[in-house]
Amino acid sequence: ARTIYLKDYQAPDYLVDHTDLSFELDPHATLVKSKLKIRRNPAVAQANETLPPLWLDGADLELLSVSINGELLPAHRYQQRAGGLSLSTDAPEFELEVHTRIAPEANTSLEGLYLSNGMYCTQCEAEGFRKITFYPDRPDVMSVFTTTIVAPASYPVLLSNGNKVDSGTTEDGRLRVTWEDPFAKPSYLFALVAGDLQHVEDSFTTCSGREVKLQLFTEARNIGKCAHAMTSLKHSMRWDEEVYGREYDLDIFMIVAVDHFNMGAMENKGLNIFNSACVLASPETATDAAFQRIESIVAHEYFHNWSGNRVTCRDWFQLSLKEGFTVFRDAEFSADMNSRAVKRIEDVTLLRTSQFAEDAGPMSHPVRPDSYMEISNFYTLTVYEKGAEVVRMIHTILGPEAFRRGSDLYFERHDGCAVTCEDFVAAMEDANGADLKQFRRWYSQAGTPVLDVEDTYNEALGEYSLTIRQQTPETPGQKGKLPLHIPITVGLLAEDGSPLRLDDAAGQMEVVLHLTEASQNFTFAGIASRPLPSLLRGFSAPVKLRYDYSSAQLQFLMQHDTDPFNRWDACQRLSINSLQTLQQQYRSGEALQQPAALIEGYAAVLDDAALDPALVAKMLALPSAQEIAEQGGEIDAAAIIAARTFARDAIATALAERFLTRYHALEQHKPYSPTAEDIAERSLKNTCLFYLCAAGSADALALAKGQFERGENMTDTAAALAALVEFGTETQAEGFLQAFYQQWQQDTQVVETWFGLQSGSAKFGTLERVQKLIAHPAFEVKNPNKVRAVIAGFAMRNFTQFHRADGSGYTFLADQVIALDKLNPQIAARLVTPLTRWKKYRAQESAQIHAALQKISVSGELSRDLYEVVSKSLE
Ligand code: HT7
Ligand code: ZN
Repeated sequence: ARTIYLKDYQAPDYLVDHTDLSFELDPHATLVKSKLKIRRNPAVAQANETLPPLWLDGADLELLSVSINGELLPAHRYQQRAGGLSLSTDAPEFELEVHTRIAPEANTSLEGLYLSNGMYCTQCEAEGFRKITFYPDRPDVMSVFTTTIVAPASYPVLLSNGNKVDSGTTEDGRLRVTWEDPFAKPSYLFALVAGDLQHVEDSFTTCSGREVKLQLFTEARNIGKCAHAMTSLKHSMRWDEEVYGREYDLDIFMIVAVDHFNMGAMENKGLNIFNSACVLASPETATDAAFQRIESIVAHEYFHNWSGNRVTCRDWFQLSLKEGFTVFRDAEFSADMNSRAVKRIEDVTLLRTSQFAEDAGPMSHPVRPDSYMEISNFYTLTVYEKGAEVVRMIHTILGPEAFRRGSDLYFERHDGCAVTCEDFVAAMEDANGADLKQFRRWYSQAGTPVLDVEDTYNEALGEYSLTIRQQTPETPGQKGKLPLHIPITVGLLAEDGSPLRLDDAAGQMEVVLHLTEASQNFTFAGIASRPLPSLLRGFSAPVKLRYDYSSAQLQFLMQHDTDPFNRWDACQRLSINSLQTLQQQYRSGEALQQPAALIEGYAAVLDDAALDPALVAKMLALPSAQEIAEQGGEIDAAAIIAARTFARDAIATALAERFLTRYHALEQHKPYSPTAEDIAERSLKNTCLFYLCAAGSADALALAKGQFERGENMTDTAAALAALVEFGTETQAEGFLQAFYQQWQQDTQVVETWFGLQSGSAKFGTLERVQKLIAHPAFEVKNPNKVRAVIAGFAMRNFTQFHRADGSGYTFLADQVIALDKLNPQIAARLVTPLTRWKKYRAQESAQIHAALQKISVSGELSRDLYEVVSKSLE
């Protein structure tokens, strides 16, 4: 497969001023007619030049005809090649008409135009539009689109971008609708939907007083699950006006829920398409986590209207320009709507668990990659989450007001343009006279920096000093890393736990240190006694920070730090230290010892009535096996599992009384509501229930059974079922699972939850069971949500069973990936991730995982998506 390099970027030879599309929908033979107003790009044209050929991307298309200015083009004027169409032209400006035929029914890749439960829908980002018609399918070609859809009367809802400008019936009785989108956009933002859909409607008055119609479309059976997404949309619209001064620009904003979707959602102009699981919710069917995910994804896609659509990317290497910025925007929105600390903890957990692993693996790449084979493989945690951290660091370095000045300038300067990450940073600098020269390295340098911190205290001078060293490990293709500009937010605690005033920062309680050198010293004056440092508050930079805290110091921070994120982080460090000690004991064959410091720390957290219950729940959650594995050194799956299970059971037994008291105190006797306070209470209550059941008493299982049978809301029901599956007998667990399925088998989203509960269970989700689930009538290999629930649930969220000693988990995954690649390459390439980290494991597992990868590699012709991941992993 060909590698594409950022350094080879060239501006387009031709521009498309207007795109007029017409679709005659048919599952096997949809006719697509495209009329393009094309002109030579003046930015690259030379005087008296010979016109270069026009290149149009195209994939899986049946070409019917090509005409220029109304005349059929003779065959010698164009050539169909792998990947597109090249045609010669004798004028710098002309109208091109191309007719093609496509088969949506046969499209299982879910890119381009496809069918989901009989509904037509599109997914064009990044390069799906070329599966619809021949086109310069690149984001720097922006065009005004008009779209006419013709379909049988059984598809009464026909949608596309922009405003509906015409509708009627054809002579043969089919429906016809025309949409016009006044905003020039790249082809990746094009969308079409056709189906027998219902909708809910609302409206929003913008800050300048314009009325916007809001519509959410879904199949009739789901119409009762739209309210939360609609509320989230209105909150997002208001927030973007208040926080960024961004007003919505069309008169209508539509969302459509689709069951078959490769990712969470897509921000097509005026017509967002959502994975049903990321938009539909009711208290009976969706968990708190789902409610919160919906709120954040609705916001994310809406925010793209400015950060992505009005200002878009010049090329796909700039993907983080829109994704990193928009993730930062949606994270701040969620923080404002809910608990800021909890949102930050969740994001940092994802980053540390999965993005750090990506950054240390064979697919490691910078936030702005410099090469790719298949762009779909670069919709990664690095581009999204680390990209958001990079934007957050700019926010921290400049401060909120200066950041807003920078974003205002960015939107104003580049409205209607396709730009680069460099343009974003330049706007931040120019609006504030700031210097982010060194900071730019965050965009080009891959790998997670490691900071080593040491401190000294000089009692005679009253000075406290921190020495901070940074180094970034080598990553594939990148040696000799340069020092980065790293903002490190720091506070100091006095012996009594009170925060110290820091002289340097005009009496502030915390300060941002700017680490720019490989090693740097920072001194605080006027410190009366040796303080305890609270470092990297709020996770002010995406780094690994090492400082040799004792258990007592960590417990002290857990109780006294004024930064709630760092209170949690201290607890994490204490847990990790205890789990590492237990792993060592396991490996050396010793009896495992009670993790006394951890139990003591957890007891204090449970006893602290003033702490937000959501924060308590986060503090009491042991780091996942995956997170423990990411701590460095060779991964020993058996030792991790043994240590974690032992710690969990020891905590459960030692603190059983406290868990029980807290469980009862948190029982809610009110109707379900997804507010931050209620979610917080449920999360702690269900954490208590989980530990109570882990301790194994019949009373605890009876509590879980009661909670399950009351079925007050899906959060409590699913939590109780998870505890029963994990800790009940096999027969009991089977009975509860069956009862649950009987009740919910008609509900797609709940069935996905049901699959996930089993495949992710350390006890129940064995390979044999997962194989049975794949044969279950509700499983659908062509539906990514089902694949994610069952296969990814097992391979990515069931460390215990996936890493079982005989290596059968790895072979199973390899076989699934091989089969899926024939249907949906994007999903296959994502699913293979757990096999890419083989070098990090102990010799035996490493060899088994490597063999599974090899099996895929020699299985036949792989898609470009899967080939890129597998070949880079085997290097
Ligand atoms: N911008 C959207 C990306 C997306 C996507 C990319 C590749 C394949 C399928 C896809 N569906 C959506 C989603 C977002 O970040 O908002
Ligand atoms: Zn996005």
